[in-house]
Amino acid sequence: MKCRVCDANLSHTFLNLGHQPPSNSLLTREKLSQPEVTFPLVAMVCDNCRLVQVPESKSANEIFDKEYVYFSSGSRAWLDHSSAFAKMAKERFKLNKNSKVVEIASNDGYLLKNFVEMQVPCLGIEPASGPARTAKINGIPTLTEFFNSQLASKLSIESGKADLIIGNNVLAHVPGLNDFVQGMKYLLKPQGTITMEFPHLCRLVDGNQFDTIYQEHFSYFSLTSVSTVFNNQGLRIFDVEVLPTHGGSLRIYANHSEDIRATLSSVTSLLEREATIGIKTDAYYDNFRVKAEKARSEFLLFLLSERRASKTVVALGAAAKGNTFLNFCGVHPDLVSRVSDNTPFKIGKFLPGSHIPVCSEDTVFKDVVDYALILPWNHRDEIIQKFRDKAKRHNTRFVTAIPNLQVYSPPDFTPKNLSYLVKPIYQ
Ligand code: DWN
Ligand code: ZN
Repeated sequence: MKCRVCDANLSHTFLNLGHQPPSNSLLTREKLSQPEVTFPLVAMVCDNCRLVQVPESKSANEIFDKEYVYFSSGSRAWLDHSSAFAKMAKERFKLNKNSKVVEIASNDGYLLKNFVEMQVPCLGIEPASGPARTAKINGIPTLTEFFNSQLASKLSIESGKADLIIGNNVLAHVPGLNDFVQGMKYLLKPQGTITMEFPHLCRLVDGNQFDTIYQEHFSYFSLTSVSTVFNNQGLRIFDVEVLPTHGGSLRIYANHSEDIRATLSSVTSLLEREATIGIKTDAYYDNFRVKAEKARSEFLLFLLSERRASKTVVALGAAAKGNTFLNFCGVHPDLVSRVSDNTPFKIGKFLPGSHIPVCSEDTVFKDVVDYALILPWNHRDEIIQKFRDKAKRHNTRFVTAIPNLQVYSPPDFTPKNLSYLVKPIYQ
């Protein structure tokens, strides 16, 4: 396999999660009796440009198709985060009715609806027809296409370049990374700005967030590696913010290399911090598997010991990351009986690999529930807040398994470490 940025040979394994089905490919009941395709899920690190990356086993066209089930509006916290960004961006970049904002991977219009309300002309580009349809119904101008340099050139000629190009949680989903970034170079006005948000590799490593490694996340960025991608295309990152979203993300601000805006100390100091922790050394990538295996052991010991005690475990949030985790652990409905989700498309389907049934949020507590496992740990507080009254009535304890096993017991649901289960193994 070759590095998708610098074409160097890839030989350094960051984490091998075995063969897994695509994390967002939920199954209908009919498909349960048919063969299920799995792909090797192996994250490699380039010893040249330090990009952590997963091979394109399933093409982006096959992933982001009409069955793609992720709707960004499923989280209140994410909607609030997005509207705060839109207001900040309008102020900082002095956007008005003569400006043009383009969002790549605009999903169901969760963010652009703010620019429509502020009367700033905007355009969404979203390849998955489900979310794109929802956006159009909500009055957000949307192209149901993949973004690339060809589309960028066409848009530049037909409808003009952009003052602001936004891309949140998309850069990691693009196999053709160089062409994608080149497209933004084409589409950006001379004094325009690009802002992109994506999970920060350093948080993935520190927070043991190995479950965020799955087929639709082709790349995992440090500021060091993403700077190389942008610099190679004549763009420069001039500002960066560290965000709490999705377990810890970066928001980068980029412009044309020749733009007069200076590179701020936010960029230079984060690059220095990454160099200090060894982002350019092999050792930084070598011990991650041990942490992933520890989380798996803790979780399986917990499940088996509670099953032996005839306790019941359900899950909350049929997140893509949850499927990576459940399949890495080899969990099936005998250990986790069902999972709730607030995405209509997911209810009534079954998780890929584990075949755990997805139910609605108002039926997940239909009978005795001793433990409720929160799979999207990045939405932990929002989910505990939503279910705390039911959990109190049922004397249910919440559980999260990443970065390690934590239990949250009524009445106050403060987190406590459950690692006592695995002491004998790790003493
Ligand atoms: O990069 C991606 C991230 C941003 O979102 C995409 N590849 C796909 C997706 O990954 P994910 O599915 O792991 O994302 P979330 O946002 O961590 O998953 C949330 C899931 O949990 C959704 O299916 C909705 C569900 N949910 C719920 O059922 N009740 C979420 C909340 C907050 C809730 O209250
Ligand atoms: Zn490389």
